[in-house]
Amino acid sequence: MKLSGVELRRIQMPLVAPFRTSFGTETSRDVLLLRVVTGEAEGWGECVALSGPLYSSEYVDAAADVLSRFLIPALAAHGRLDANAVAPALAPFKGHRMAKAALEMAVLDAELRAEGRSMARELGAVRDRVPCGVSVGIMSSVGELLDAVGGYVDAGYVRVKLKIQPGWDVEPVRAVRERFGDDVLLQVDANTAYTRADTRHLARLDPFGLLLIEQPLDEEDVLGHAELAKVISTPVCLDESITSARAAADAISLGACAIVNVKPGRVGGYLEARRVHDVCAAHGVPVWCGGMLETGLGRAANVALAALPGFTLPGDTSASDRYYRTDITAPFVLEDGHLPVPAAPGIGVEPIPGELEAVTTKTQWLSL
Ligand code: NPQ
Ligand code: MG
Repeated sequence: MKLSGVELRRIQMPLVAPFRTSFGTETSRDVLLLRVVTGEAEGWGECVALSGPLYSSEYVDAAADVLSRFLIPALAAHGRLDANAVAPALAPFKGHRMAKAALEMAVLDAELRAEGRSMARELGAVRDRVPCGVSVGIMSSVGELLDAVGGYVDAGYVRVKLKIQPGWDVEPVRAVRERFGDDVLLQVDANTAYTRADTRHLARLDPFGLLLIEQPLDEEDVLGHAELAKVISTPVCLDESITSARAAADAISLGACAIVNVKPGRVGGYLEARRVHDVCAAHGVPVWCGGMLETGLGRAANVALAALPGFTLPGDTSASDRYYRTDITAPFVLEDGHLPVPAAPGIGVEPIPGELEAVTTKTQWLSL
C-alpha cells in the first residue's frame, strides 16, 4: 500500500455517568482518531491514551505530538507499506505504544478493507460473538454501587469488575457478594493503588471467591506482584505492567500473574496483542480483553481480538451504552450478555459522518 495522507481528529465524547478509578474521575472522554488514506482504501485508528498521564505515562496531546512529528513522517519515508511493517518502522522511537498502536490499527484496517478481509479473521478469531463483562467505578456509597451493579446484572453482563482503592475494597466486595450471591463472576481492579505493605489487607479479599485482582501494585513492581501472589489466594492479573509479549512472558515466569488483561493500546498494537495472547496460551495463562472506554471503532477491533481462542474469560468489552449515549458508529448492543464480532472487511464498522462531526473538536491533515 502507498500512504497518501493521515488525518488526526480529536473528539470529545461525554460519558453517561462519571467514571471514577483509583487515579481520578472522568466525565468526558477526549479521544484521538486517525484516518489513514491509501490509494486503495481508508483505515481508522483509535488512540486509547487518556487526557492526562494517570493510567500510564502517555496522554492524548503527547500522542498527537509524537504521531505528527515522528511516527507518521517515519512511515511516510517507507514508501510502500503493510501493517506488519509498521511496528518495525516505528521501533527506533522509544515508548509511545498507544500512539504506535493507533497508527498500526489504521494501516491494518485500510489493508484489510482493500483486501476484503475482516480483522477477526486476520487475527485468528474462533467465535462470532463474545461474552461481556462490565467495569464499575468507585461510588460515593455502597447503596449507589449496589444500584449500579444491579442495573448491569439486569442488562445481562456476565461478569462484574469493581474498581477498588484503599478505603473502598472489602466493604463494597462484601456488599456485592451478599446482594448478588456467590454465582456472579466478580473481580476487582486497583489500578496500582496499593503497596507491598498492604499484603495482609489484600488477603482480606480472599474469602469472597473473586476471579482475580487486577494490578494491585505499581506498574514497575512485577516482583512485588510475585511476592503478593504467594500470600493471597485471589489470582493476580496484570494490566499496566504488561507492555509487550516479552513483559508477559517475564511476568509469567516470575510467578507475578496467573491471568493477563490484554489491551492492544498498552502493548503497541493489535499484532503485539495477538503475540501476548500466544505467549499466555503457551503457558496456559488465561487472558481477557481490557477496555479503555473506546468508541465503536476501538470497540469493534477489541471484540475481534476477544474472539481468539485464549480469551477464556469475559472482557471489559461492554456495550456502547455503558459509556456513551451516542456512539460515533452504529452502537454495539448487548445480546444475551454477548457482543457480535464484526464480520465486514477491516474493523467492520465506520463512523457515522454526522455523529463524528458533532463531537469533533479539531482536525489536522498530514499529506505524505
Ligand atoms: C483498566 N479500564 O482496566 C481501565 C482503566 C481506565 C474499563 O476499567 C477515563 C477514566 C477513561 C478512567 C480508561 C476499565 C479510562 C479510565 C481506562 C480508566 O484499568
Ligand atoms: Mg485495569
